[in-house]
Amino acid sequence: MNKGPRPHPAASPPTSPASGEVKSWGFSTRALHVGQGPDPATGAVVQPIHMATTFAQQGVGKHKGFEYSRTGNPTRNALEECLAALEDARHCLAFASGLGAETTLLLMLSPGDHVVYMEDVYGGTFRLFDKVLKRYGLTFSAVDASDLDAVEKSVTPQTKMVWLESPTNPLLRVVDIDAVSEVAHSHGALVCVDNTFATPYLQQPLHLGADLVVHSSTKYIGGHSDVVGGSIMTNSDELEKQLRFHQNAVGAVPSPFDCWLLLRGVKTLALRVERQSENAMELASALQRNKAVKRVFYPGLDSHPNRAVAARQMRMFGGMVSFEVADEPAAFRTLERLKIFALAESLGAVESLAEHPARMTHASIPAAERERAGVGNGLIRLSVGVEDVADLIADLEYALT
Ligand code: P1T
Repeated sequence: MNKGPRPHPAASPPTSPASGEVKSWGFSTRALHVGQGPDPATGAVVQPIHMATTFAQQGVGKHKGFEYSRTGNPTRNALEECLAALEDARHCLAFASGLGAETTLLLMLSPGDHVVYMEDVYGGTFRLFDKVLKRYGLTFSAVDASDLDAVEKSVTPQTKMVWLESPTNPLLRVVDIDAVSEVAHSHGALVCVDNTFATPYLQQPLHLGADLVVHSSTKYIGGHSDVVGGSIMTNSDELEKQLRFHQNAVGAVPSPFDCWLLLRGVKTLALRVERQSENAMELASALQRNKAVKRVFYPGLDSHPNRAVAARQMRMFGGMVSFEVADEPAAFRTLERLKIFALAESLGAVESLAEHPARMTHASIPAAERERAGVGNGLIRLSVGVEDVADLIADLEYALT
């Protein structure tokens, strides 16, 4: 007998990261099982994609937890639960892009508020600060956050936030998150860490004193160059309340399909990042031996000035490597001769990418500021993938001859 349409469960079974069971799980178990199936209605082992924009209510205000998909969506909830568990955070909010997450977060501040930021940040982050948010009355100071005195000196009574990247994009500089958090907190400022380069597998800034973490989920979390996304994590219930309000009010939310792609990608995050970090370490060492290379930037090398801090706060040293050749023509020539590395912006995917920060990802930073931060015209940035490392080394060595 046809009993009519069965109500579809609003969401997967609750597997809250706060529960004792999840707390005891390792990283990869969380990546596979938190926020996700089996679906109670069908047994499907993969989270359904809930494309509905709106949800029927039994009476006005009486519903199963969902009203309208900008405000909340079951597939997005699943992703947020999973990513929260990976950062070991109480809360996560997902966004349409990394910059969507950053914008929403900074809109919690008010005109007159001041932000101190690590001078070597992603070019798009700098552009958001300098070309957009300044017009709304926020003020920003760039600082070398690996120098604690410099952080202390740049804080004013109006400083509400210290914004860090570690490792930084593109120079792989490393900031002592614990130490900077102590300075920031002593002045009543919040600390936000863009953890995109490190990934939650290698580094968990909330355990190092940070109040907020942001990710471009487009990168390692997605991992396959096929989805743009962003996320914010925090342990503070009060910050989560404000962020949730702004997520809904501003509306930079991801599509359910994008959330599903991110859930699929994140399952292999640990496997990918381990291989990428191993490959990057070998590749950085090979580049160091190459006569055409002037300097290599990689936190795992003994020559890195903050290797000890990186070793303390990261599980491995990550998949990003930058290096300098003689000048811009030499950099262009090298990039054009690569066969396995694709010449492309972005990073963190399974396939290896190479790019020229000064002309590509960081072109929005004025030349003088770029040079002050050390991003020269001979700099090449690599996102090391999971290919066989011997092939990657051969590709680079050929391109450098
Ligand atoms: O591209 P989007 O998802 O909006 O994320 C912005 C962003 C934020 N933070 C860091 C550290 C980033 O590297 C990025 C994006 N970066 C690139 C596209 C790039 O090639 O560096």
